[in-house]
Amino acid sequence: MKAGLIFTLATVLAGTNASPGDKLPISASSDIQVAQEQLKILISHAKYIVKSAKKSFSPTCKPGNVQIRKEWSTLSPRERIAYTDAVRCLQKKTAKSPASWAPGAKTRYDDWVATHIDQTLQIHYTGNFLGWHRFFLWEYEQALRNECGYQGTQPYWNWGLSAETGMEQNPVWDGSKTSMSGNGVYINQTGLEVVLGGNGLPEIYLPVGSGGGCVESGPFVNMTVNLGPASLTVPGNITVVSPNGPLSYNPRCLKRDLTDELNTRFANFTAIVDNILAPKSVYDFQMQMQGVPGSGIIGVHGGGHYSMGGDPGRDVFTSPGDPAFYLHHGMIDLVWTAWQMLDPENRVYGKDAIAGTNTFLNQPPSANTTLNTEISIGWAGRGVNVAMKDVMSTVAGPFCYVYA
Ligand SMILES: *[C@@H]1O[C@H](CO)[C@@H](O)[C@H](O)[C@H]1NC(C)=O
Ligand SMILES: *[C@@H]1O[C@H](CO)[C@@H](O)[C@H](O)[C@H]1NC(C)=O
Ligand SMILES: *[C@@H]1O[C@H](CO)[C@@H](O)[C@H](O)[C@H]1NC(C)=O
Ligand SMILES: *[C@@H]1O[C@H](CO)[C@@H](O)[C@H](O)[C@H]1NC(C)=O
Ligand SMILES: *[C@@H]1O[C@H](CO)[C@@H](O)[C@H](O)[C@H]1NC(C)=O
Ligand SMILES: [Cu+2]
Repeated sequence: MKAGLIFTLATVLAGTNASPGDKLPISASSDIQVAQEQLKILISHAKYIVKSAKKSFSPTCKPGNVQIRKEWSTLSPRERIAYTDAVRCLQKKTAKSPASWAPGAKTRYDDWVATHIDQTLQIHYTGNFLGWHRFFLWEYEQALRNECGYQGTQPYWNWGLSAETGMEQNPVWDGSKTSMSGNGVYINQTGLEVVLGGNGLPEIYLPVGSGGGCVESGPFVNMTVNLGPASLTVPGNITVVSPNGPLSYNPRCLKRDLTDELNTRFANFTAIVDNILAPKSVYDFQMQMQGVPGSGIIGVHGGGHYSMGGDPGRDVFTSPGDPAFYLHHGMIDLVWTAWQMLDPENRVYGKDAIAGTNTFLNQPPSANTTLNTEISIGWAGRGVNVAMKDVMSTVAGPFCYVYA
């Protein structure tokens, strides 16, 4: 992408800094209902800032053709089924990943899982975390559309809603045919805890959920997880690794262990709004989101992942092997977009665009991520690589969407 276009976009976005009507909140309310309203304002503000620009954002993305990504329950039942049908279609197509590299990658869906496993230590607690996952999700959405006939956009899971009702009462997780499938079958895990950390990081103790076994209803009832685990946390301080390595073939059922306590504690409306309003630098923003190591806090990112629980939900490497991963990361991307649009001049291509290096907590030490750092998602997507500067705005580079 041309530098001129980048700066034009920054100027266009920076030129419009007020949305009509609602006043922007300045700090998160501890009243959950108030925080829910604050989040609505922040989402519509971000959408307004992006869409109110007069110029086209990229040669193919114009204010008139921006796609809208929506919260799961606002999709009609038919639209939800169209989405899960497309995911199931991807799970029936043949992988592009060579068997010599990832013998366990059997399906096109597995291409995303294999890439994430392969790159996990270069895409979390790094400078590319947000941009890499934005691109990963976009290419998944495009594959659903181009390879499986899906006409809609990538939906998202608003964690705040399920924190209020309980996960199993939320349409993402209710186990019906219009859900993303629900809880795993109940397993007695009394007295056990989920222990994170190790490898030099302090331990964090998390509660177990209300399921634990194989998913037994909804669209993914008989889904097979082919890849991983690479580092699966099992209740009782056990870490499981696939015997022949995480890219080998290791078919098993999809397990979940829905954990309301984690959803409520780490990803309620107040937590979401606070993550958008409190951090003033991108370093602080992404640290709050992922949890500062040693703080005992896992942030909205960890909160969402661990409240799904199960296998591969509790394996950072293999987590995209649960189809709900993509709804979770839709919300991650929404939160980033909402944060960026509060100060587009600095947060899209400016001083608070990127912070960090290209390795997990800079271990081993590596170069700072910059706008020129390249991103690859391997055999997932269409094999088109991009640089960080192409993934900083949802309406520039390859992208053309906003959140509603
Ligand atoms: C679960 O197991 C514990 C002992 O580990 C037992 O005390 C408890 O009754 C069991 N609960 C259920 C619902 O089976
Ligand atoms: C799931 O698999 C089981 C065992 O193969 C089969 O009996 C059941 O009909 C399948 N369910 C669906 C919804 O495909
Ligand atoms: C968990 O397991 C690790 C590795 O075996 C051990 O060092 C640690 O003390 C254990 N923690 C608890 C709480 O049991
Ligand atoms: C909501 O989330 C915040 C931040 O994680 C937490 O401090 C607070 O206790 C949570 N509220 C409830 C009701 O759990
Ligand atoms: C990398 O980023 C850090 C933090 O912003 C900065 O202090 C350091 O000078 C940068 N290193 C290089 C080589 O640019
Ligand atoms: Cu990830």
